Parts: sequence; structure tokens; C-alpha cells
Amino acid sequence: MVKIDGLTTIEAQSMLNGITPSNILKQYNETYLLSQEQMQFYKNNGFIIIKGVLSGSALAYTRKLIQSAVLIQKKDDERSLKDKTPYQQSFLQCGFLCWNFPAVKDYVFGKLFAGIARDLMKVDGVRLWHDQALFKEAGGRKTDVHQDSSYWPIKQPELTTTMWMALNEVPEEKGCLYFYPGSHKLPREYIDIFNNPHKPDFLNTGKTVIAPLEAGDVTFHTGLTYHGALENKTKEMREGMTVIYFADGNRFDSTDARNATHKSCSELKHGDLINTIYTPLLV
Ligand SMILES: O=C(O)CCC(=O)C(=O)O
Repeated sequence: MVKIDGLTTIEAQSMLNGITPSNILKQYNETYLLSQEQMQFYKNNGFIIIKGVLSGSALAYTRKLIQSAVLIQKKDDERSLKDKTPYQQSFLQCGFLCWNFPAVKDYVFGKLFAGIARDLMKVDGVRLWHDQALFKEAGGRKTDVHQDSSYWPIKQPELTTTMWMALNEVPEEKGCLYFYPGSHKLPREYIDIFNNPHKPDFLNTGKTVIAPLEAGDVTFHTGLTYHGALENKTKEMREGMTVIYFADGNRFDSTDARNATHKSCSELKHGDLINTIYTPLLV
């Protein structure tokens, strides 16, 4: 069974049965004021690193909560890393945690993070697309380079953004993210990271920015930004939690059938506004 920081399934279950303490709920919903420089950086580069968005008791609580959800979601997977597919060796992927574990909802719905997404995209409102924990196991493989929006049936990929939060320290050797700055302006190319990854030729001349993070730091990157993550050379789990947002008003694009895996897809037709119960307006 997957091991996470000595956590037992009984402890994990009790954490997931709990209610977010009011002081932590307050922190999840604070206002974060981005500077003009930060917004310009995101616009130019297609990603940003923001230090210390969560700290103290809120960070400690969130870490344990997400660890608990990952442990419970993966508890029946007895395979060792070498028995997994190359894609699965990149991370333990646990999506839709806020729907599977109501205790996670307060974090995922937090206006602190959604507000940053809104201000980076310079839009009036943002909706939740989905959340997913991405824990890279000790010895875990690199995450192949890709553009997130290739996997989403969303009409305007430039109005999507992924927040990636470090729940523990994520230095380079633990498999931090890296980004190709400005690559959101490059051509789109589908990369099948699940079965047959490749690196587009036009990235060969591009420089990358490596993004080591302290616990509580976040990165945001647009759905068009090419990025990946390094391998985890350490003996510890790399604990990352993501929330993906899109601008309110964005529409469903069913052109590519392989993208229709999201919970909201069965309710939507091509061209519909994406406004289902699984994609609530957060700010
Ligand atoms: O966590 C990882 O290794 C990759 C994350 C990623 O590609 C993403 O969140 O878009």
C-alpha cells in the first residue's frame, strides 16, 4: 500500500470526516493582491511563481487533508513503482477530491486561490474545472512536457489556468515543475503523455525555468504553456495539489472526443456555456 508520511487509514478517514476550522476557512478566503509586475509577468511568460500563499496552521491542515485523500483514494493500489505504466510512474494522480471528499471542498473552492486565477487571467469571474493531487513517489519518473489544455474540452484555452501548490518542500531533486517561458504563444501540439509522449521540435531551442518551491508556494500556468516536471531523486514523496480554473463564459468544445472525460461533459453539448454543478462559479 502507498505510504504517506506515516499516516494510517484510520487517521486519514478521521481527517476527512472533519470540518474545516473557522480560522483556516478564513485564510482560504482571504484576498491576495497581485502587483502589476506579477500580472504582467504571467501575461508575458504564461506562468508565475507566487511565494507563501498558504502558511502556518492552514498549510499544515491542508497538507494532512490532501495526504489523507490521496491515501484513501489509492489505498487498494498494491503495485510498486516499477509495476506501473510510465505515466503512472510520474505521479499518483487523484482527481475530483472535492467531490469525493467533502472536507476538501473548502480548500478547492477557496476564494484566495480563485481570486489569484481571476486576476492573472484578467476576467470578471472564474469557475472550477477540477482539482487533482499529484504526488510524485520517491524515485518517480519525470512528468513529460505537455500543454494542459490539450486534454480539456474548453473553447478558449488561454482563459484556463492551473494552480500547483507545494504541500511539502519541492526542490529540483524532488521533481519540481519547469516551464517554457512564453510558450503559450507557440503553436498547439497534442502530446499523448499517457501512452506515447514526445517533445515538439519547436521546444528544442527553448530555455526552461525550473521552479523549486517551499511548502505553501504556488505556481500558476496557462492551459497553453508547455511545462513538465523533473524526476524525484529523493526518498521522500513530492506532494503537489492542483486546482484548475477557467474564465466564466467559456464554452464547451466537443470537437475532440478524447477530451470528454470530465464529470460535466455528459451534461453539455458543443458550444454550451460551461456552467454545471461540477464547475461552480468561485469568484
Ligand atoms: O505535478 C506534475 O508532475 C506535473 C503537473 C502538471 O503538469 C500540471 O499540473 O499541469
